[in-house]
Amino acid sequence: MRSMAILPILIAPDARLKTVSKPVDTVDDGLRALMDDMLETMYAAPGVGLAAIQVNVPKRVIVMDVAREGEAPSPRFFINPEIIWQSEEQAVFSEGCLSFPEMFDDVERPARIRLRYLDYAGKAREEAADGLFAVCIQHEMDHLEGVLFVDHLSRLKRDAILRKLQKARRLAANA
Ligand code: GNR
Ligand code: NI
Repeated sequence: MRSMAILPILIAPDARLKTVSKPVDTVDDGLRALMDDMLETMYAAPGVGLAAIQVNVPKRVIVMDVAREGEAPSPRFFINPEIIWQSEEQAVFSEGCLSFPEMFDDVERPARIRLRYLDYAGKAREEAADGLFAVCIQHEMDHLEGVLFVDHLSRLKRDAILRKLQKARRLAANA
């Protein structure tokens, strides 16, 4: 097997994170190599999900593993995902993002969804999601539209997070 690679993750504020990603037209070995690298990058971070645009690839591709600690790893791949149903019921979750290291805030989203996507083999699938899986897939699908979790917050909270991030970056640069 080809060796995998950990890719650099774009950190906000980076204009590339606002890109609307393009649909994939062929699920081939090149795409699978990208997904393998994304999975390794996500596990190394560590994170529970990663959208391709976070590693500067504007394709509609997501990797995810929402298995809890102590459970067997459960890597998942979503290509060209679409939400085909969402509950009226909303749920609030304290979200983070690998592109906003160590920043968290509450985001409200539909509690349950149904989605359609292509899997690692390029096969069309439909699936229901709730709990952390529903939170994460909606967070990742936002990335495909160039939308970040802070875009769901008030301007006051968004600006506070961006200021904290700039301060952390400044401290790291002067260390
Ligand atoms: O690792 C991640 N954790 C997380 C926690 C709560 C809600 C969403 C997420 S996704 C995030 C990884 C990431 O930035 N994916 O885009
Ligand atoms: Ni994110």
